Amino acid sequence: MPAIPADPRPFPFDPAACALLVIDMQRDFLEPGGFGAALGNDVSLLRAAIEPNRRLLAAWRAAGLPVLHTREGHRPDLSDLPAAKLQRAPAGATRIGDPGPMGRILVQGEPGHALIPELSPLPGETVIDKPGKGAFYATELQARLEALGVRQLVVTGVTTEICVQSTVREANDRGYDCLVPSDCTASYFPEFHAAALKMIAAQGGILGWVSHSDHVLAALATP
Ligand code: C5J
Repeated sequence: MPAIPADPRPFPFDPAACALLVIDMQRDFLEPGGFGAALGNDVSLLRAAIEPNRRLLAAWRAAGLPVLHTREGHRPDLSDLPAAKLQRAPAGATRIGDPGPMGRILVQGEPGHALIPELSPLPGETVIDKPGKGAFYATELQARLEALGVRQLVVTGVTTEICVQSTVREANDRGYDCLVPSDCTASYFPEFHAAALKMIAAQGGILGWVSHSDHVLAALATP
């Protein structure tokens, strides 16, 4: 098996049991006029992750390994939106469910809720809709992974310290080995991106492994 160079030690890549999990690469987070912008963020900071994800997705698909995408969002009636989540926004900000230039903010079926066109899912790829930050909470993700025989996850997407790290923490507690390629994730706060990656690999890999997509691509190319 082609181990992937990683911090704190090589990741024991098992192509027969590994899925690519792309977190929340949605217009609402990456494009002006969505949820990320409504919270006062410079959404252009997330765009650096697009090309590395595009390359990794292409290689992953070519290798015939499973790909799953997630989207954060809420039902149109907001029945799955806790009041605490709705209220936590800067004063005066456009809030979840409010109308915006890409439709209602963070609401399923609206243009802003869609995955960015650069990383559109292919027919047959799983798309998990999630109401929270972690991808396991209130979703069918674990059942899907179990059906696929997946025990390892390469986790990419945005943002590093919120939905990516929340998902890695949830996955870790469920016994999955997680590898995060640092260039395939991004944050509105570069210092949080760096700290979140450090937290994952610290203490001997307390939450998982951190690497670079070049190493994952090399492993995928190894016969
Ligand atoms: C946030 C996410 N930051 N996908 N969501 O609210 O990281």
